[in-house]
Amino acid sequence: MPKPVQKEEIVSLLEEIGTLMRLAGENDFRAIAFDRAARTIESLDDDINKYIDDHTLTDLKGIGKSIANDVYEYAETGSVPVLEKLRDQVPDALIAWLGISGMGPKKIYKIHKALDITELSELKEKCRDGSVASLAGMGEKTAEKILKSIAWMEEFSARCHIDEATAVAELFLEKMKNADGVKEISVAGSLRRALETIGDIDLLIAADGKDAASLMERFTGLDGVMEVLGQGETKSSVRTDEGRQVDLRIVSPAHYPAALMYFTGSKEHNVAMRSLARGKNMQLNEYGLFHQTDDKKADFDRPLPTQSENYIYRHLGLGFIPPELREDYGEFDLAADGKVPELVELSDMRGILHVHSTWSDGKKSIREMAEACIERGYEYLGLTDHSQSAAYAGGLSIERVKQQWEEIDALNREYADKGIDFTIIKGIESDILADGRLDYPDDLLAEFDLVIGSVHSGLDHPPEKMLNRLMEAAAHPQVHVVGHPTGRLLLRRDGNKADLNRLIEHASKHKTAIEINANPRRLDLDWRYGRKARECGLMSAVCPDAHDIKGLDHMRYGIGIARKSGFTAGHILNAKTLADLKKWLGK
Ligand code: DGT
Ligand code: CA
Ligand code: CA
Ligand code: ZN
Repeated sequence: MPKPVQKEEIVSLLEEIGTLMRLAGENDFRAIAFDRAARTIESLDDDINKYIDDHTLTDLKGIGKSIANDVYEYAETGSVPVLEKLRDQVPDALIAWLGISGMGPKKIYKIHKALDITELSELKEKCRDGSVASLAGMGEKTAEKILKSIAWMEEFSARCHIDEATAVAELFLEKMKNADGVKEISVAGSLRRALETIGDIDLLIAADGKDAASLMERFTGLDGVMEVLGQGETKSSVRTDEGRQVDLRIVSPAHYPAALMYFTGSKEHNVAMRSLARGKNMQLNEYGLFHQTDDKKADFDRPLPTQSENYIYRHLGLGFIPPELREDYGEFDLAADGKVPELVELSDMRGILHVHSTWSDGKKSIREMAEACIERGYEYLGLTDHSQSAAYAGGLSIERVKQQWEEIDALNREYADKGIDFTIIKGIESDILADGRLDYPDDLLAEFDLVIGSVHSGLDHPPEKMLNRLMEAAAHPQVHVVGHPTGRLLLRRDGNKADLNRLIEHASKHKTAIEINANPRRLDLDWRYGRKARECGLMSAVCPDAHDIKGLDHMRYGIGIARKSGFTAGHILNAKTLADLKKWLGK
């Protein structure tokens, strides 16, 4: 019996075969057949598994016997020989050319074949020396455009950090929200879901049809738009000066809630939602939620009321699912019977933990960091400069630790005298050494009110050794929090491969928290461990790891990850009042 497949899975399978065929220079005829089959299946309204089980795919227009057999084979075995063969045949370097905007597989094959090159560097060279321009149907202009696109591709990786995407989105929102005809406007896509990295930025506007064209004009003409990638009545895409892609869609006000849900995604969440709807004899699409016709299509004459996303969830028997949870990663269990937990919000946070000052590698004094926390409405600051072995970061000798405590005591006295309700907590970010020991004698560690244990050296230790170091630290009686557990740097360096499920179990047992480092370059712990953490009763702390004032404002990204983890305020240490936090830190 074949395993059930998702429609989207088959569509991308067929698309990949078509693309690779063109890159392999095969008869375009065959590639077109795969494209056509992909389109047919994409627009299929009923369950594709039915056709697979009954071997009736050829009943569908545009699907021939050989492609049908490929799909059956895929459902049966999880792979297709024709695809495997193509993947072997087409060099990876050539596939990378697909990332050059404006380069389709046919053009790629043509250049690759005519000039006998596969590397990107060769392509650049041949664009510069006129070889590409001299090919039939290419010319100087094409060569220049390819060079420009390669430069973009190289300068801006396909994805970006969430702070960069947020800045771009806020700028566009600001410039569009007051435009004539805008009834509603929102960020959608991965940014609304607070995913750790962002591909392109999606914006959605509700407006009447008569205003759409002028709004699109305004959007593509905004300052900061470097190139218009496409402009239409309902959808336009631009590239910004910084190389980010922004998509804008305009829908009618009546369709807005369903469109917002659709374009927020994730794709996987949408797939699951649509199948839930079908299970209740309804059809969900980007226009709304509809009763079904007899042949199981959306009956556009019989819409269900969908004034907001909330209505759609309610019609399907679910509680509202916050965008951050929409990853098909367990949210449907949480939302069944309407019992979605109240996720933590930035406004729940009472204090800031994990901050560096000029005592180690921070840019600002303790006083400056404290004042910035006060301004932002926080009640306490857990100051955690680096420990002694972190020489690269100005780690504190035991002597310097004691001097720092004097400064903290003096500042706390000053706040008390002035009647300012604010406390600086004496903390340290202590390096976890290669053998899992910490970086100060236990009796000194015991004098800190807050100890974060972090790995900053030996990052390349094998997973088992790394896990042992982290577990040793988590079990240490003086350690309150394990900092950035994987050490990953998003889009730059993978984290260690230690088994975090075991660390989470271990830390929970020892009542040690694991940080969600809110720095947009880290966002570590990863939200995908949220369910495990909740099951184990793990405490977390959302920490900016701030080295300057701006760093404090990274809290919002950490909160996004905490929400994606399914955490409530009760899961987060620094949502506690100072008194409760002190109790907890006292263990
Ligand atoms: P990104 O841009 O890679 O960070 O991720 P997203 O999730 O923003 O993806 P994007 O920009 O391609 O599309 C935005 C949303 O639109 C996506 O989350 C779900 C929806 N969407 C786009 N294409 C499809 C599709 O083919 N099928 C379904 N079900 N939804 C789609
Ligand atoms: Ca997107
Ligand atoms: Ca998009
Ligand atoms: Zn730090």
